[in-house]
Amino acid sequence: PVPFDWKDPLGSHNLYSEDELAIAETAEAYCQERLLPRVLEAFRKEEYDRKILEEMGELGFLGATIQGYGCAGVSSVASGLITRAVERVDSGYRSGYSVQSALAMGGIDEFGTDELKERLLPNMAKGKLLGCFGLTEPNHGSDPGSMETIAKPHPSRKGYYSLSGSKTWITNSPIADILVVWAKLESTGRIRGFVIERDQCPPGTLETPAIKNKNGLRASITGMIQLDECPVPEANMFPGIEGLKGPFSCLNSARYGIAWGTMGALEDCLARAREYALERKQFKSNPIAKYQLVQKKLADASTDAAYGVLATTQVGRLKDEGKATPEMISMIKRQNCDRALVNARVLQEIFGGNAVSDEYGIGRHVANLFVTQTYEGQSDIHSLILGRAITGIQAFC
Ligand code: TGC
Ligand code: FAD
Repeated sequence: PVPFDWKDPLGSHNLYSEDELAIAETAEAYCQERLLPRVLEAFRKEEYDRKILEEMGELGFLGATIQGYGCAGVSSVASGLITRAVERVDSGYRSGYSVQSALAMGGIDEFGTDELKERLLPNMAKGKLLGCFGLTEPNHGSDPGSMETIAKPHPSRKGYYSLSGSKTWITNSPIADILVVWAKLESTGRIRGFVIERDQCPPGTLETPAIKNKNGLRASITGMIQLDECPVPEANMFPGIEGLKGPFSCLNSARYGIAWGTMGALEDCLARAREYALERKQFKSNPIAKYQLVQKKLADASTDAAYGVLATTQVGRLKDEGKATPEMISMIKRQNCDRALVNARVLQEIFGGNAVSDEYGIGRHVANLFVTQTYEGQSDIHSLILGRAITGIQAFC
């Protein structure tokens, strides 16, 4: 009989091709050897090193599912395995990676003109140009359809739009060269996507201040996008897409990625808690791993991680066959983020007082996983998306 492997309890590796396993191995090696040694200081100092995206670019991780433009063109499952490896180290590193790959590059690849794709994607794939994705506004988070950012013909520059408004909580915005921003066209009231190139913006029309003193995702950089009559060439507006379908199509890929990533974070919490429980002794020199209450915590976390990986693999395969629905993605995004957060909080108890020391890593994952449950559609919003699909009744307002 095949022995039980606590690292892969349901044998998910049997579902991956040799290429996918090789990609996963490369990603895990890079993340453990190059990212893990940096994360404690990065989280403490709230610093994000933009070289990370360049390193990922050299390995072919950025926009990995995109065909052409110097991208690897791998399967959705392979890109999920990369995402899981990155978030095994830290959700903030996965955020920087997801925004570049799924939201900025993915948006340009899906909706941009050939000129934009050919000019921007190869350098984005190398991590030489960094991207961000501006949808959320100070007054409109869960309900982006009510956004106030406006685009209208530029009063003095022919062939340009003028964009004004504020986006907030935008991953990578302070360091982004390429800003994919969603705004309402004043003439129609319909949402359109714009690619803003920082080096083309006159002084004072684009500001991207960082949001400091976060208590989670501190190894990622987050900021605002403030637009004051910012001129954007008409050719930089996505031509064939209007309404929320544009940003939500990009979010389908990013939400899928988060479902993978959070399983990496949960697996890391489990590995750390298991090791601690085997070493820590209390009551007659017994390792605390001997106690049934501790074992149940490990069993619960292991089960949720294994189920989450299988469900996400299934949706990845359907995605590549064009059979994945947005509701499937809501289901795995909600479930994996929620279970990762609940289990990480319980596993944290195994560390006793040491859980409070950042050296043990568990508190960092717990703080990060709260954010993953909140962005790209807070879990309750995904409950309502699923509830609408199940009942046919929408409960948002
Ligand atoms: P609703 O009526 O549901 O839909 C409006 C239009 O959009 C289409 N649509 C989708 N299309 C493709 N994929 C999806 N998942 C789609 N969901 C909706 C829909 O078919 C419709 O099209 P059309 O042609 O009829 O106009 O719109 P609503 O305003 O009622 O939406 C409500 C709700 C709650 C579903 C939606 O607003 C929502 O999902 N809110 C959550 C907001 C959100 O996810 N924000 C994410 C911001 S980006 C981010 O957080 C990045 S963090 C990245 C990181 O650091 O890793
Ligand atoms: P709100 O919409 O104000 O929601 C607050 C609470 O009310 C939530 O619990 C929500 O579920 C609940 N609620 C709202 N409406 C309903 C309802 N109808 N029924 C029941 N409950 C409801 N956005 C981007 O565009 N790009 C990014 O790169 C990006 N990166 C982010 C990085 C970080 C670190 C963070 C924290 C956020 C980021 N976001 C980004 C924003 C994120 O997507 C939003 O925070 C999220 O969508 C929730 O919006 P909100 O914060 O305005 O909360």
